[in-house]
Amino acid sequence: MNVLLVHPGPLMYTKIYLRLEPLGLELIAAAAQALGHNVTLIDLQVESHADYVCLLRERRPDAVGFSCNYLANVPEIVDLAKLTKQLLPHCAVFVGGHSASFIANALLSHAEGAIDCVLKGEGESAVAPLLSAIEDRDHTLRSIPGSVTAAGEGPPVRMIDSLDHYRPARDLLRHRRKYFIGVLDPCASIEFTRGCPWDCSFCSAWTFYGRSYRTRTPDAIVDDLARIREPGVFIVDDVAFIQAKQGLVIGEAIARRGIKKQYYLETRGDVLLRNKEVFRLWKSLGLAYMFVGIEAIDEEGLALYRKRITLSKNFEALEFARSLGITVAINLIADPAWDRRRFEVIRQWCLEIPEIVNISVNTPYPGTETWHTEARRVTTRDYRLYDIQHAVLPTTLPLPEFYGELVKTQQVLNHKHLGWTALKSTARIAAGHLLRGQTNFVKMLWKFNSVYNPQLQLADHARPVSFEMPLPPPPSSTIAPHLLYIHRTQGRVGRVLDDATEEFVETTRMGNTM
Ligand code: B12
Ligand code: SF4
Repeated sequence: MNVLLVHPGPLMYTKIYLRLEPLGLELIAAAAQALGHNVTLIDLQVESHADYVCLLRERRPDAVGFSCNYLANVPEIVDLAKLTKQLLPHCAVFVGGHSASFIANALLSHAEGAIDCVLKGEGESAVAPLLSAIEDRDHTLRSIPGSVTAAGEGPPVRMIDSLDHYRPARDLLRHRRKYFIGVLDPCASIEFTRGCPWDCSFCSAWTFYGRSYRTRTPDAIVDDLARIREPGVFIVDDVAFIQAKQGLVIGEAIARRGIKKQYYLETRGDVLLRNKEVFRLWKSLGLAYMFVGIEAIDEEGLALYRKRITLSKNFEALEFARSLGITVAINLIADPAWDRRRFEVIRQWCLEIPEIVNISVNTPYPGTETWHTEARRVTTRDYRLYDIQHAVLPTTLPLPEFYGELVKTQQVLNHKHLGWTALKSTARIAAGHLLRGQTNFVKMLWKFNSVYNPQLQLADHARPVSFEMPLPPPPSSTIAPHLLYIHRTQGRVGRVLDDATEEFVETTRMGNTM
């Protein structure tokens, strides 16, 4: 069969800071290819809707699969699904990914028949039976694990047995040089592990994977890495190097194979402190950038988000990262309740530290605990505003002032890092990129004001809304476990943690009703 896989268009971040390859779709493509299907992949972050229509006309796919990791892409995906059915009425349309998994029924209802099936959870294992059913013209599609169709839901989602089965079909992308993060231009992505054993209230990593934590084997990782042509590599793990042993074994294998890359990864402060030797080794291998989710600069905020780390540990971790000479970016979550004074305190604090600071807005996302506790307060259900750059909860400041303060804070931070002094230090890097024909990083340097602008942010709230997100069921005093988990949790067995990590992680086991 001819299968077309589609990553939706760019989001606010992607316009400036980074643009990454659709790794999840590349894995699904590999699973479909293994069954003998002829797969094409289009990434609308770097190609247009007109290109998509051309592909539909040229390839006439039997099935089209959309990746929906982000809520902000929902209206685009629904529109494209409808367009696809208009042009090719017999083509099966399916959708998967993080957000799709948490709002499957809403997607079906917005699409009014244009989406045949939403596949919840990991796509690698479900895509094979789905494509076979489409090939056999079995329109029920309901027997497939994790499927949600107009006729009802299939059996519970299944996690794949091994993360080593498939290597991403990276060669299917037509514009690989378009992917970058900051100065890592061009940059590929790679996955070492999947899932997260922590349970922060604003995050869905742990609900999506049932709080499991699985690792690829070092051999599979190093083989995959050795095939990557890009000099930069983004390690997509939610929390990198939770297990010291895995980090050391992979690192040593990379050193033995003589692989030279520059790496970006994301981790937690406590992991950084616990596994110092791993990060030292990786610094020597080319670890250049690190993102640490600090989220709050007060104990109250950390407790609210259930980060399970103290402020002093986070500061100690930043100190350690600085000592390694790694460029560190941190994230802070701006609460819609912040007033002018609070924004000012944050700006001052950020100016005092050398790290790059990213500010996101506290946003209840379906699939998170916060969605169940906060969703009733949302001021909009327009999917496009759920990108953690817009306020979807009531703000203490009038909305225009909130955006004014938010963008002012982001501008101060941006200026700190991309101002003339900082530019001097990046000039050599920028010139090197230009000589190699890589323009992503250089373009990024000038785009900030055209993307982050309080008037534009505000105007986004006034757009006509075609599709509205449904609210969760009425709240109860405690959150029923089945509202949070989409994958069956396997307790300690599934978490594959080392002893040190266990101390930090609550050991409660919640059931799963699916
Ligand atoms: C890289 C990344 C980004 C990149 C985008 C990269 C890109 N081009 O897609 C950037 C930095 C821009 C980004 C931004 C955001 N991200 Co992000 N991001 C990630 C990250 C770290 C890696 C994605 C990845 O490649 N994973 C590895 C691949 C193999 O997995 P995958 O893409 O999920 O694909 C699997 C399944 O989802 C499924 N699947 C995916 N597509 C499809 C399609 C079909 C047809 C099927 C059947 C299945 C299927 O099968 C795949 C294989 O198992 C993930 C965390 C993670 N470790 O996954 C978060 C994650 C996806 N992001 C998340 C969030 C919340 C965001 C933000 C809202 C805020 C934030 N935390 O940064 C913004 C959104 C921006 C916006 N404007 O809306 C959440 C998603 C939550 C949700 N939807 O419920 C995640 C899970 C992080 C988290 N811990 O909460 N992100
Ligand atoms: S540690 Fe990170 S990935 Fe894990 S639950 Fe918390 S925010 Fe999500």
